[in-house]
Amino acid sequence: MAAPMSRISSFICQTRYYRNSSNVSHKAASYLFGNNTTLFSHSVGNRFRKFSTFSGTAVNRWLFRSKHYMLMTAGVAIPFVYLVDLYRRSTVVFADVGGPFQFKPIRSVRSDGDSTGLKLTMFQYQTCPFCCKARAYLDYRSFSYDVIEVNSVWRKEIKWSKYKKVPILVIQGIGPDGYLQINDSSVIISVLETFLDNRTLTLDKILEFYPGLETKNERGKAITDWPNKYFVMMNERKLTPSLETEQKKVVSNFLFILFNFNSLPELYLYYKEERDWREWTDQILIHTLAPNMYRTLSESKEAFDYFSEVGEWQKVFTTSERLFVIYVGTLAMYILGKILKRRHHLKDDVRLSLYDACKEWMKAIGPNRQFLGGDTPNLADISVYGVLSSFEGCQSFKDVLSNTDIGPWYSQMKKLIEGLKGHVLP
Ligand SMILES: N[C@@H](CCC(=O)N[C@@H](CS)C(=O)NCC(=O)O)C(=O)O
Repeated sequence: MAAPMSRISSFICQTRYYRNSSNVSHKAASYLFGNNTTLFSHSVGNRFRKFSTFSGTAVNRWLFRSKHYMLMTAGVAIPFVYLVDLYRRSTVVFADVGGPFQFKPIRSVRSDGDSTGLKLTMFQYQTCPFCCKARAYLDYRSFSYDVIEVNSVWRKEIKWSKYKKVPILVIQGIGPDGYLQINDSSVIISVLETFLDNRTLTLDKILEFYPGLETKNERGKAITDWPNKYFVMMNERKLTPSLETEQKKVVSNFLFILFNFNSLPELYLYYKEERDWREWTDQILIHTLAPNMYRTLSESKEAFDYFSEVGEWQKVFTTSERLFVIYVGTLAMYILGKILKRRHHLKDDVRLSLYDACKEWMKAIGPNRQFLGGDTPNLADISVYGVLSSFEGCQSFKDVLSNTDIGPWYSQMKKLIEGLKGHVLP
């Protein structure tokens, strides 16, 4: 038996706990020392008491469960390979970049239904729920657009921008810089919807209706928010169809309220409901996602494999970066998922909070409407659909379908949006 001492001692820690189990480390120990690993660990156990004491900790028990052990090994090896690779490429990675159009789009969507003539480029992560929401809107309204996938490690594709989150929508050919930048998924949706409703307004003018406010979040972190981001600046015609001048407005409003009292609140309530549920999507629904997608290490790994596949990470990352993001991300998001669960007061079984949110949404639609918007989806339908589509390939999504009645609504939305979406250029 000529196994090196270090190898033997590390096996002692494992065989003490797993001598009766059939896990990988026990199998490996049996391979090295024959089937009598129990005897072996007892005979040398005294000489390695230090190891035995250490092996009694919960951390050690967690570490040496075979899948955790492999994950930790990968967690050390992959960053190492990654750092070596980064050192080699440092001049490229840290090089300064110009404006937003330095990068080749990963995808170009072109739609015959787009009569706006706008040149839109979306900077995004393919499976970020906010980006999926904005994309669902672009597709529903049949916009043509390019997609630039941002490398989530270096984010060099958005180096030109002061705002460091995604999605960012850039519209070419407007304003002094030659482009107009719209930040935040809800602002993107509201600005474009306002534009579609009133083509006489220019986009830079519309963007002025959505001033960003420097504020602090609940944890005191400085953030930018847009207080009226859920408001679509509607063409007045929609509320008061016959009004033209200011004078007429006053008289007509009075008459309108007198004789048409019911329709004003109805329209008002329709738009208020849409706004409220768009806000609910950002404030409630989205917060149930991460703790569910990263609930266990294997679900977290499954989610990252899915992101890698649909985000075409082989095009966005180098191999070492991709492995780094997958393995380090798996572990980091697993831990973060637990923190977010507490922060957003989710139930002990986080799946129940996700199911509750989906059930609440279906209850809001009620039995008499196909969509929250009635016979056709409104912006809240599009937002909820977009967010849910971000984790379609994960176990938690499958669980949602089998534990709530949201499936038929979701399928209808998907069919509708995919039908309206332009074609992807080859
Ligand atoms: N309120 C923003 C949130 C966007 C957001 O948080 N995006 C994440 C990706 S899912 C991000 O870019 N995070 C980077 C960061 O926080 O630095 C929106 O609706 O667009």
